[in-house]
Amino acid sequence: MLQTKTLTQFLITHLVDKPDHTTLSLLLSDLATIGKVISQKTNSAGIAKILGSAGKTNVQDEDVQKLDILANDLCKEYLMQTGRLAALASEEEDAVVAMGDSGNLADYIIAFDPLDGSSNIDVNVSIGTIFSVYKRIPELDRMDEKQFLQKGKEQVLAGYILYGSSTVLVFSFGDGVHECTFDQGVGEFLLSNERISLPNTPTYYSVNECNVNCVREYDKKRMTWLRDESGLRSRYIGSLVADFHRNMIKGGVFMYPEIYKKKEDVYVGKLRLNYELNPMAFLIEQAGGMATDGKGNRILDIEPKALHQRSGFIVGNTNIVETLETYYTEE
Ligand code: AHM
Ligand code: MG
Repeated sequence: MLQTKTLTQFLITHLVDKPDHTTLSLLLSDLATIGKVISQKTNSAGIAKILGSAGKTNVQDEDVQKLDILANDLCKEYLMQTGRLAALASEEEDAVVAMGDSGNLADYIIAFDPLDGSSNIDVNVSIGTIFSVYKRIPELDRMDEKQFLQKGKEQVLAGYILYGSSTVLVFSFGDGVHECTFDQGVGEFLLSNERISLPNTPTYYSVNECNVNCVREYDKKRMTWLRDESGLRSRYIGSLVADFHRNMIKGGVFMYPEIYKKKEDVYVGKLRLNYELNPMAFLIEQAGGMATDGKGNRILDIEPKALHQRSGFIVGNTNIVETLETYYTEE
């Protein structure tokens, strides 16, 4: 017997409190459908021969996997026919993507990473889809990149779908973080965690320790503190969605500092502000935590300057993020 609400029932209840969220709720339902399809595709990827590299790189010079393309095309095509979105931006697309005539009058735009954790696609390790939704700025052309350069605090819906040992959809409209788990037998997402809140006592820290010699002195100190003094245990999957999800449920901190690039002689972040950091920052704050760029700036207050902008990232329990921030020194 069903002992919990379906996502649809949850959204109907949500609409009683927020009657102006009809389109947003339908959009979340569209994203859940996309999640079901990607989940099914990733589960059978080995058999369907859609694993491996697509043999090309994206705008950020990263190797693109076949499943990256499949997920990106699926998101674009499915969302376009809903008419609920004016424009779309994706990790896999150089520029803003038009959402067809049906999106002409739509009030929302979406930025997403269709399949995050590319290096884990081929090896049966958790990956995810991340999404971030804003109101369209009516004064601007819907294809104007500035539509997507709104501060993260303006997000009206953010979340991710984690394809792990089960498929979970985690989302927030700005009034708490909720989790639904896909029940294959029922064919529906069922509410599994309402109003997630970070445990007061954190358990884990997550950072790619092999970068320790390519980060600034203060980041080295942060990494040493995490390892030797924080009392936290180390866990690192290499899929932001999976690392973030574990730390939000168990308590902890995830950090991806800026890395030194010898060729250009600069320090740059790996993760992208608009469709990786902003949605995660939105969720962590809703769960009672904190997210910064590692230089004292709240992620949600940063004004993005470019679609694929990268940044350093520290996210998790407030006391740990604050402690790590004390190491920051201007250089
Ligand atoms: P992707 O969007 O190309 O998959 O890259 C982002 C991923 C994140 O999921 C993860 O946190 C990070 O890259 C891992 O990077 P690294 O392998 O350098 O530790
Ligand atoms: Mg990504």
